[in-house]
Amino acid sequence: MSGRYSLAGTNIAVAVAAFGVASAAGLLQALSLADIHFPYRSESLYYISVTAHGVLMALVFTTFFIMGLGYILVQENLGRVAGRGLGWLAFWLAGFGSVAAAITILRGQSTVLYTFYPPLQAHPLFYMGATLLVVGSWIWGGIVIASYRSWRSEHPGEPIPLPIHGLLATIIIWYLATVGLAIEVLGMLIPWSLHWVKTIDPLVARTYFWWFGHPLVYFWLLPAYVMWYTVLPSTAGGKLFSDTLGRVVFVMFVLLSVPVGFHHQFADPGISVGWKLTHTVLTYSVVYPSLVTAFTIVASLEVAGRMKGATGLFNWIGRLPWSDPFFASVALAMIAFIFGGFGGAINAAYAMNSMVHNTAWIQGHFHVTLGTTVAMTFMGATYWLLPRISGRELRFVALARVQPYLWFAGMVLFSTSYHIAGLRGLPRRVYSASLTGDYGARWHSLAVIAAAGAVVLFTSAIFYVTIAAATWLAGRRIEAPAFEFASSLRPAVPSIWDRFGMWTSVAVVMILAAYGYPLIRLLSHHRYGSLPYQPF
Ligand code: HAS
Ligand code: CU
Repeated sequence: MSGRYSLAGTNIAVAVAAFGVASAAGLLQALSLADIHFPYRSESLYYISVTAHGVLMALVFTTFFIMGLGYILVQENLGRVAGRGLGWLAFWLAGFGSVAAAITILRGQSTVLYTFYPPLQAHPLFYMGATLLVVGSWIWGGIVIASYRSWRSEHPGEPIPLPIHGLLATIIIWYLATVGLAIEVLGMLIPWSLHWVKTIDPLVARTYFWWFGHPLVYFWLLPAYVMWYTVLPSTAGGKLFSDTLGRVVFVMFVLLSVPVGFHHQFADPGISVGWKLTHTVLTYSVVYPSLVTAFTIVASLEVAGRMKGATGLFNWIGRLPWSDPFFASVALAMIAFIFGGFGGAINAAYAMNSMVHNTAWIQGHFHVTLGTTVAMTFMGATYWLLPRISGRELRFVALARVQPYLWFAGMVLFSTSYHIAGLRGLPRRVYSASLTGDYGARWHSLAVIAAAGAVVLFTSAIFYVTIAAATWLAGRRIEAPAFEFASSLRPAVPSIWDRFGMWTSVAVVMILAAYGYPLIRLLSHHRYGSLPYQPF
């Protein structure tokens, strides 16, 4: 790996490793839920595994991948990474924190699931490790912003390159979101886990958590959108349909990602129904930029098909490069998002949420969104960027061609079954679906189909990790292909959509409006705390 990319590459290597370990945990859980016996199957192993899987996939894999990708985008679009040394500090902090947290999970001392709701209590090193991971990502964000500033001083008046526009939006959302997390973890969870205070207030903690937890999903999604807007069109052989729409979308996410967290707390008491409705309306607003994305990217793909000579209504679809691993991953990721978005809109409806909340439907939902839309985009992006940063040819290209389809097929089995099982009342995060009586029978067969899906997913995951590792270590040396970003049908012009300072101020006001009053009210009541609880 050339020196210029070693920081990015090392971050991505950690992401791939975390993904591999987490995939194995995922398989264990699906087998367990379907009552398929394997050595050491037990309740405690199940919950350790759910925690490890959630933390490693949702927090470690994503964050390291996004950091690695961010360095590449900055290098390629701005021609610099300001403060590379600090980037290594960020890497070691985040890496050390992740390992510390993972050890306490695997030792069974932090069986708190990736949402770490109190009064479930983890080992203090779990919270401190998670904090270090976030501190590392803050430093990374600072490096990206510093690189942008340095570029800006040499290029006054130019529009921000679109990949950097999306990346800056991601980082702003991340800073705004992690304020909530920092208050919860530093102000509540760490002092409580160190026994400096005896009790904790679960409702207040959950409220801070979801201030962070919903924008977290856009911290994952926006880097995927950056790939869709700025790489996919050129891989498909076409052009981006509209650069301006891309900018509008990223700005809308800055404005609307955070003030929606109550859609995770519809069932929580103590938050008035009017505030829940406000967050619902804002949730439906944040669906809009994804609908615009659906339009813009599909239009770009149509442009690509037509540039290759398609003239019919739909035959442009067949002209797209379906055997290119990057293209196939992203296109399937998009198709999955039709269902992920539809499910999200159901979740966000106050009344329908009560049908699906805390059921297996939710794990169905986030495996099509995070587990497919985002994960497949990142896997495809790995195939795209590895040869470019390592100067090595992709190994096992045939495997890389089938891997995305395998993932998609596995997820169809897995996620569809859990969606249906959820509607039949199967709770989420249970060790076994064949609980007593009639209900067990209604759930068991679906859990078995999901387990079959998990086997397919695990196979696909092994392919992905093998291809990445083999390319890195033993790929044939080639001249590294250039990074190419899509040009748009009409070139970008300087516009109000590049004024992130202003948009961030508006976002801050919206967050204060959406969370200020409900939090003040919650905190002004007499609060009864809860003692810690450790199930195993
Ligand atoms: Fe969600 C719960 C609502 C998006 C992740 N969500 C979760 C949880 C996770 C998660 C992890 O309102 C569980 C949290 C927990 O552990 O408790 N979600 C939404 C809404 C959206 C949404 C409204 N979620 C995501 C994304 C995620 C994610 C993205 C991860 C990356 N979600 C909820 C709610 C809950 C929830 C409630 C709480 C439920 C409960 O009760 O606990 C929206 O952002 C979705 C907008 C998306 C669209 C789709 C646009 C489609 C596109 C593709 C077009 C492709 C085409 C085909 C046309 C409107 C862009 C292309 C054709 C070719 C030929 C290629
Ligand atoms: Cu949400």
